[in-house]
Amino acid sequence: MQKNDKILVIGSSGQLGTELVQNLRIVYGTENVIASDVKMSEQAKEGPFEIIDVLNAQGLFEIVKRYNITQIYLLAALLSATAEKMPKFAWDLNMNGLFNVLDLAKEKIIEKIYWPSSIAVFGPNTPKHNTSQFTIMEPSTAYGISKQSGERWCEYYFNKYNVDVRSLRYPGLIGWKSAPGGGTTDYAVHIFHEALKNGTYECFLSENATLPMMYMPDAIKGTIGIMQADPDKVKIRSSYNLAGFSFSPKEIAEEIKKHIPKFTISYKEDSRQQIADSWPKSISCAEAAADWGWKPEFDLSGMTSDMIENLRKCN
Ligand code: AKB
Repeated sequence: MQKNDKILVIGSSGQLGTELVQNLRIVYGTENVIASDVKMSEQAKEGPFEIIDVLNAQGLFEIVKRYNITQIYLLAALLSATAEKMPKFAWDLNMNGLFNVLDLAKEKIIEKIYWPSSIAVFGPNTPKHNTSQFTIMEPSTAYGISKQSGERWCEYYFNKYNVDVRSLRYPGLIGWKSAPGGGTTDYAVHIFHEALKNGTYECFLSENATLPMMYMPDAIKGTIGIMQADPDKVKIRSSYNLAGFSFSPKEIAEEIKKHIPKFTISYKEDSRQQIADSWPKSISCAEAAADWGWKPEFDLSGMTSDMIENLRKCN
């Protein structure tokens, strides 16, 4: 960490942003981490906050200059389920937002970028188990197409303009501090809230829809970890596979029952099932482990205990 790091988190009020800002502030100091989103947020009470629309390049430039920003974490995006409802807006936001930030680094106005990719870069023709970093991709969702294209542009800006951009392909993220929005993996957070509140949950994916997932503390560790890694160790400049653990709705329901024995689950698939069907069931993160030392801490059982313990304390 350098003394003069000034960080801007764009899309900070979302599921990942909420927790990332808190953790970045512990590492870099509250005044050095500027949270921002398109709307005013409760985060404004906790430290510096700005309203930013990442599609407004001039507005973004002005904030970057005002705070002497050195690093941007660009989290603003439409996720898989919402992007299917408005594919062209998803393309606009997910791609042009990225270009606006990449161009700031190309012009040497900022030094470093974090941009999240996703397991959505993989598609129906991708091998489903222990999916490799380098394999058939061919995403079939609007979100996946935008993330795969974004990866290509990140690598292009690194090769062509020496832009220090770093990225991870997140699986579904599960946390108790913040709510997910618009994703296919969101059920894995909702299920805990409903289990504790009502003792039952109707799942929009089928009982055997296994997907790669990760507990939020691991996601935060990986995100800050790749950003702090020595540049020579970050050999992949498109995006790294990042694995935690995998489970199906049926398996997580069984795990929750160990803590809430009366919990019941029912299934009513909707259009998100088709998205889930197109994604891998498990991911290999061999390159992230070898290059910059990635190692997750939580498994299904550890995550479930921790989620339930913390959510019980909140209620
Ligand atoms: C989603 O479900 O869209 C996201 C993701 C896997 O990127 N959580």
